[in-house]
Amino acid sequence: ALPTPSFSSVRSMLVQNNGRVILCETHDSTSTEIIRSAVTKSGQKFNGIWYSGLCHTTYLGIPDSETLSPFQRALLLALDGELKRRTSNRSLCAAFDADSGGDVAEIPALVTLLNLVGVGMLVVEDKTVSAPGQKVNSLATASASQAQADPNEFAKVIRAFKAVTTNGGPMVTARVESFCCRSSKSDPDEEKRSYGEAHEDALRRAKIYREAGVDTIMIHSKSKSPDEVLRFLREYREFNLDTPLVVVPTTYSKTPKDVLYDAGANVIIYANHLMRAKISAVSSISDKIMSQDLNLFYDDEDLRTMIEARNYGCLLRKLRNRSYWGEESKETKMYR
Ligand code: SPV
Ligand code: MG
Repeated sequence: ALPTPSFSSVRSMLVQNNGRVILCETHDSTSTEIIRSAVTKSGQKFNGIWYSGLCHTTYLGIPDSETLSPFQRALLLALDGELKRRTSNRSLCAAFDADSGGDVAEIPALVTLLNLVGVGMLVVEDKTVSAPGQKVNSLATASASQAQADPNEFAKVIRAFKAVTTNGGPMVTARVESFCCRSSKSDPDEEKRSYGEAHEDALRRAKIYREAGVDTIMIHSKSKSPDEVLRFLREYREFNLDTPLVVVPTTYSKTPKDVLYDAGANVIIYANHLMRAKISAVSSISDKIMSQDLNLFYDDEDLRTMIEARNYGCLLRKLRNRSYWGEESKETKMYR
């Protein structure tokens, strides 16, 4: 049976949090529940999760190239038992990476599944994918391989999504890829011109997508500097105060979130950090085992907790209390 929705809407999260929402990538139930229970000492919490295409496909062991359509990935999520396992009542919202949107004929089924899961935002990027398996990740260094869609054709995709989403359903986000698809030039003058063109193109597209009825706009970038994103946010805000704006500080992750919010961002997505943490932690531990560096896990309290925990929520709470905060936080005490 399909699970009942487990998430709050992104709309209500935006209202509750004065238009400032922060999401973190998840790729399995443990990550989702760690995000749910993550509270900093200052009391700050994630508002929700990002179902990243890159991390979902990495988890499945396939490339991030739309070999599986967005509909097929949503189906895997809907059938995944993780959605039923909650360690606390703290609400999260969820955003789904719908890649290029997939086959237009599958859009009604995709939206139906996302509704069932409780996803509050779906993000569609304005790239064309000539055949399954041909999508290129936005952060790939070879920009030439990234084909940006004709904006008016993409507006039709947005309308197809909007035609099947209701007010209570997921917000539709158009992801503007002008900066990612721009090829880098060796000549500095040409480089400047190319940047200027991408900036104008991004603003023009954002207006077209807004007119097509999109709920929110994501501006993506693979620059190490936040400058092009910040300039876009400020200039877009000059003519439109209402559209929530979404950013993904992966390459420019040294930028503090308040700098992005102050420039006009509303939703900040940390899109791949838990999968990257897992890869480095697992590599390091497995290397240590093989090199017989055996001062690992000398203290077996984590192991005892795993074995003796009566349920999944109890396990995560115990691990969190012990490993991360030293002392138990008020929040976890409440759910004990
Ligand atoms: C993802 O997380 O799959 C994204 C963001 O689409 S990026 O990888 O930066 O393209
Ligand atoms: Mg993606």
